[in-house]
Amino acid sequence: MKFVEEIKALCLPDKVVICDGSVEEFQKITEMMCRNKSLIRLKREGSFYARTDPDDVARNEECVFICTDDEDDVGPTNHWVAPQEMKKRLHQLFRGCMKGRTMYVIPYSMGVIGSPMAKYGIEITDSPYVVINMHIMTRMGVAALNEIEKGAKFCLGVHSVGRPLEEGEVDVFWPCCDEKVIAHFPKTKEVWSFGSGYGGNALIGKKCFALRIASTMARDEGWMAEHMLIMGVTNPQGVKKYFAASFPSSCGKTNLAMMKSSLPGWDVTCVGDDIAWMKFDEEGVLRAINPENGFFGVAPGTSLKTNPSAMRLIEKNTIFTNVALSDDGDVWWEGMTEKPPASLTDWRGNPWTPESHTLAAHPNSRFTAPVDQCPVLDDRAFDPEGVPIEGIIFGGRRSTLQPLVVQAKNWQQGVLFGAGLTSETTAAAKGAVGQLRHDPFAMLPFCGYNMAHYFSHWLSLEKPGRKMPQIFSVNWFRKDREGKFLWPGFGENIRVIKWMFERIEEKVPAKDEAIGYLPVTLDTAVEKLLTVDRLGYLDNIQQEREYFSLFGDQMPKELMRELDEMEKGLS
Ligand code: TSX
Ligand code: MN
Repeated sequence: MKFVEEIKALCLPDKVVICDGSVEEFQKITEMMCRNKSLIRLKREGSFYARTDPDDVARNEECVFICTDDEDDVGPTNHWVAPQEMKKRLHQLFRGCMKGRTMYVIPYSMGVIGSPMAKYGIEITDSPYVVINMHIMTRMGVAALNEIEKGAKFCLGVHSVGRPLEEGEVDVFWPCCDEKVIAHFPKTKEVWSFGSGYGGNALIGKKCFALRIASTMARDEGWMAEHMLIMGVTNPQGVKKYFAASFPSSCGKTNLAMMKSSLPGWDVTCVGDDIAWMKFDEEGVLRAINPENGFFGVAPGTSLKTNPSAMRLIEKNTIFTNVALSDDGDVWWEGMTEKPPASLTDWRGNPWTPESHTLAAHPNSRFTAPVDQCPVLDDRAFDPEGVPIEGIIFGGRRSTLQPLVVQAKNWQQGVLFGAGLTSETTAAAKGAVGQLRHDPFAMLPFCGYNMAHYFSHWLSLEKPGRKMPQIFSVNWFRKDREGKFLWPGFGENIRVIKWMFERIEEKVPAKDEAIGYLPVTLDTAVEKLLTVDRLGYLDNIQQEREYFSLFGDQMPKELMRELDEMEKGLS
């Protein structure tokens, strides 16, 4: 492969390894990493622990660029740099950047290999941590390479931690670089990532390819690449419906994806917790696949109470990053148990006790675990044709205003639910807590093109002959005047899902309000959650208009009309 030679000549690694994706390869790399102390073997079977540099702990949105010929193509919510200019900068950054290191070539598939919805990628990286995470998160190795060699198109990702080693220099435990760049080239389907070894910055198959690059492909080809979980819901009669749901961060998307239903006879199964690729088939049915092969979940807050399935998922073959480590070689994080184990080392490598004024686990600490270990994995999770989506859910964290559940009256109003998605910030994010942030479709950091064009794309999906999914908005987080959550959440959310399920079946009545259809009553305890605060909503509509003005004349007129309509209905 010519481009491998070119990248080798640019980055000057000591060695090149073409990854085959085998268990032996995974073992060899983890053994090497344990020897050089960049990985610690845990007591849990097949599981490992990694600590990152304290300055390389999250995605860096300021360093994410979309490089298109026309600046208008990326819109006001993305950082733009002209492709030639970015390539020049990248060539300077990458020149000799892998000296003293091994360059791994990772062929991989997003989606079941051979599925008509699968897409291929090659990630070239100098990080063994990335290789072992890609082993879990994607279908990587020989089979994917075969597809590419047979002529399948692929997304090329070039990744470096950006810290070349001098002759004889001893490596640090987590190499990275202060200067970080994550550059996307939608036209040539390339991603170049420099300086960070963590998460979405470095595992190019996930946010960079499956969302940013794929969203531009989806726009061009008439499908959808979405930041959504996919879940199956079965009723007591054995009827199953699939939902896709989109939530901004810190709303418990992974918990919902694996939810343990509190209603007898109602069951939830998981297809995916983060990304959905969806396409209408010849029959007009929206089909969805989870392009990933693993979960890269936030650890803090995960417990037997909040997500018992995730706790079983991560019992073995899991990589833990930036959580706390116990004396006996196990892991811990805030929220896992009420009491921490007797003796802990924190994510920075320092001794930690409950009296310490710091967190034991980093708020963005993660587990990387294989999808097929999910105890509630859906039986069609690997169906190459995808699962049929009948409902789409948009949710945010709103302490006021937003009712527990609302059904959109039509597709356009549903698109407005997505476009108007907002969430209050929590301690898990940088900056002030409780601030309302716009995050349309939970795609703000992940849309690879102009968000206003993305809204238009969503509107354009409704066509005669298509079975359009019903669209819902939910809010698990409304509070009373004392600041207490009004809704128990978690397993009880099934009662809301049941309502959506039965609305799709047209079996339950609803109140017709300007903001959409609401449950007549779920039960008396939740009436407070189903009131429509007209004045509050009118104010919310003003805020939405203000936000949408950011997109100027690119904003689709239909959405603005939908907003006017809603306002009229409320006045
Ligand atoms: O994940 C959550 N979900 C979805 C679960 C299927 N969380 C955790 C969010 C942080 C990532 C929730 N938190 C949910 C929820 O539905 N609801 C809440 C708010 C809440 C928190 C605690 C209680 C009730 C509601 N009750 C007690 O602690 C006893
Ligand atoms: Mn995500």
